[in-house]
Amino acid sequence: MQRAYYVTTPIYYISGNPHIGHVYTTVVADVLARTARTVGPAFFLTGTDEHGQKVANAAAAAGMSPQEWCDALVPRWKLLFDAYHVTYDDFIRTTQPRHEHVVQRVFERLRERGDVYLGKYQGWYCVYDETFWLESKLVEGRCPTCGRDVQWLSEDDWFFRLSMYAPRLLEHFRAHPDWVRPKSVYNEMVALLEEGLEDFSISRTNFDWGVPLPGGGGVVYVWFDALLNYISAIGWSVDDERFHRYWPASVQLVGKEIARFHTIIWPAVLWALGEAAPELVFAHGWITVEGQKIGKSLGNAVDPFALAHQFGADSLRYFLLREAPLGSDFSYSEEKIAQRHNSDLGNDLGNLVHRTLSMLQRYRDGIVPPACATPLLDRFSDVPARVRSALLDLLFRDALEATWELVTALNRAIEEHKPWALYKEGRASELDALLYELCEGLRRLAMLLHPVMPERMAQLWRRLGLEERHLGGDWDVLVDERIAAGTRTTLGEPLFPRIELEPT
Ligand code: ME8
Repeated sequence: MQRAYYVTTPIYYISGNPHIGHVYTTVVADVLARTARTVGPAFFLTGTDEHGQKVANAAAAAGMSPQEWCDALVPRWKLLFDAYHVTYDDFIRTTQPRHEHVVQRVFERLRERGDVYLGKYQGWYCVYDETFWLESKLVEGRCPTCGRDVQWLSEDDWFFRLSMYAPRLLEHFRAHPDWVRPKSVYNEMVALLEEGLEDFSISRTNFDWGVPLPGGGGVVYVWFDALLNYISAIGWSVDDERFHRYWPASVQLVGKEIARFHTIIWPAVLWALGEAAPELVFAHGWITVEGQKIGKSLGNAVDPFALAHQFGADSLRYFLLREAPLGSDFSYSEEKIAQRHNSDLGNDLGNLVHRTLSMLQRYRDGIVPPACATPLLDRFSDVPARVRSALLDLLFRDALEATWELVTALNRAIEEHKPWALYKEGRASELDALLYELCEGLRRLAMLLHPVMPERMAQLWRRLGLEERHLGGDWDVLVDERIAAGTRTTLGEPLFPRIELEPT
């Protein structure tokens, strides 16, 4: 059985509208999935986290039942991901019976094994982050993550014996120094483990919007419920063959604020179930505005539909991946997006495409000249392999920089060889050779950039007269191919028209 590449995003709280932060993680996962599909089978999971007090409160404020509220909001998330050309294979909702069933099975399994026990929970709770906090972790009496007020809870809850797993977790971290990235988050998690772990409450009794505990006595705590989506979606305890085709996950992407849930609690739960920890958890940085993390209720959330409309979804995808290494925070502004769009996409790539295709129209009626040697491209023959391995290693900026080496070299070849002069001087075979190499260069660029800018690159592919079904196919095959002589190209409008921002 061939193991598939399995990539996940967090499942997003459906307590409000999605914002650009949610697009970020989901686009990163999409780029990974699209790249992995050029190598073999891949499965990409995203979805929505629909239980918990925060969602129940949002529904109540809108005068709806929680289920009505979730059903009304899910289409917005799906539309958004469609607008950004996201090709998830499955969209899980935690209110689906396929998921609830697994949550209950997990609880029963842990109870049978003695991994959970009934105890008294007394402590502080942040509804916004749906997180319990030790008194010692509060900052001036408030939630250390979001700064909001916390509430005192005192209830009889089920606890998962997390503390028991601390030594095994430390051992796992030491034996697999790259399983949590970036290093800053890895170190932070090791420090937490070294402090020792408290057992983890996994049920709630003070409200009822959640998966009912088998046998009654409350609902499953939303975080415990939510983490299980990663295995319920692929058939844990229902379809073993399917489950083992995907698990352990290749990459689990999360924002750094939820690294603790994914790198400490999650592997321990998996081990309690007899399953392996994921191969990699990557805790990426935050998109900020004026130094503050963009969030649903911080009042600075940017409407991602409007952004896709204003700049083009592919341009936004490019910006998100190019602007900062995945583990770092970066600030967002329309000026920065416009600048990247105009310089990298409009000037460098867009001009290369437009100049090549318009010269081909002018000098050769749009027909690709006879195939010939491609010495310039040969010098960059390692670029596809470098780009693919950088993409799969989540080094997106490196992958784009490597691709731009080719863009720059091709632009330089036009400046140096001056096709307009070759034409005037009647040096037909030199002109043919240059135009052929430029066309072949564009074909490779479309292939390399397709995971990042799927819609624009599909357009470029069509303009090059190539068959669309081949784009996104096996890179090893595509790299060995050449654009065929006699292919009819079309010029079309500029791929990345210049964006002028309205002065504010
Ligand atoms: O935490 N910058 O859901 P959530 C970058 N339901 N990424 C951001 C971001 C920002 N400013 N804001 C949000 C939850 N994100 C839980 C997860 S998983 C079992 C349960 C992204 O709606 C980032 O991936 O608060 C972050 O971790 C996630 O959205 C949080 O989404």
